[in-house]
Amino acid sequence: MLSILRKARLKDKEMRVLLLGLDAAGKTTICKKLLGEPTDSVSPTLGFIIKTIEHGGFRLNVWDVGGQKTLRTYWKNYFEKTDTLVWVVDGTDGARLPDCRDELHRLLQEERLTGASLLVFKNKSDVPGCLSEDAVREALELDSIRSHRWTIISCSAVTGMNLDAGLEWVVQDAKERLFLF
Ligand SMILES: Nc1nc2c(ncn2[C@@H]2O[C@H](COP(=O)(O)OP(=O)(O)OP(=O)(O)O)[C@@H](O)[C@H]2O)c(=O)[nH]1
Ligand SMILES: [Mg+2]
Repeated sequence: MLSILRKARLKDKEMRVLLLGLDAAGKTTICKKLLGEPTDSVSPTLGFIIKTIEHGGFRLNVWDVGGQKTLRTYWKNYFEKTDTLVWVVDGTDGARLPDCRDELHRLLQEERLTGASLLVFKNKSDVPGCLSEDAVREALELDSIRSHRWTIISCSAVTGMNLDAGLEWVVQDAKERLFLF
């Protein structure tokens, strides 16, 4: 039933995208850059922000939720009806990759996220010494994921690098799912 509703919504070219990740990964900065807003004065998100981004004829309703540890218990309030989970990783924060991996894999076990696809954004790629895509892919154990369609893309919220490529994957993946299920 849920999948029928999801499909109906995709046919209307309307999608719900959930943007999650540890605090300071760059979720809000990514949103702002995509909307052409200034990115130099972003502060930590304490609740959530919803932004609508148009791409490829789709309306993406993006839920940007704060990632501080104390706020993560509220993530579950946003799972319902999610078409795509965008998991943002700070590519300069090697120390927290184990934490990042555990939080991601916990999410993937959530029943209400079944059927959602996963885009991993390795953010802050503009910073010299940023981890490689392969290093993040390995540390997050992405290759073990069988439950969700997924990909990883390196990006920078500051320069805007590959943000559109990410949206393009989200939309293409949604179109493919329309035919698959
Ligand atoms: N160099 C660089 N800095 C970035 C990039 N993206 C975000 N930042 C910086 O990282 C910090 C955190 O960014 P936010 O967008 O607030 O992170 P967030 O994931 O929304 O954090 P929470 O709301 O606390 O969950 C800010 O100082 C940003 O300027 C990036 O691509 N490159
Ligand atoms: Mg934020």
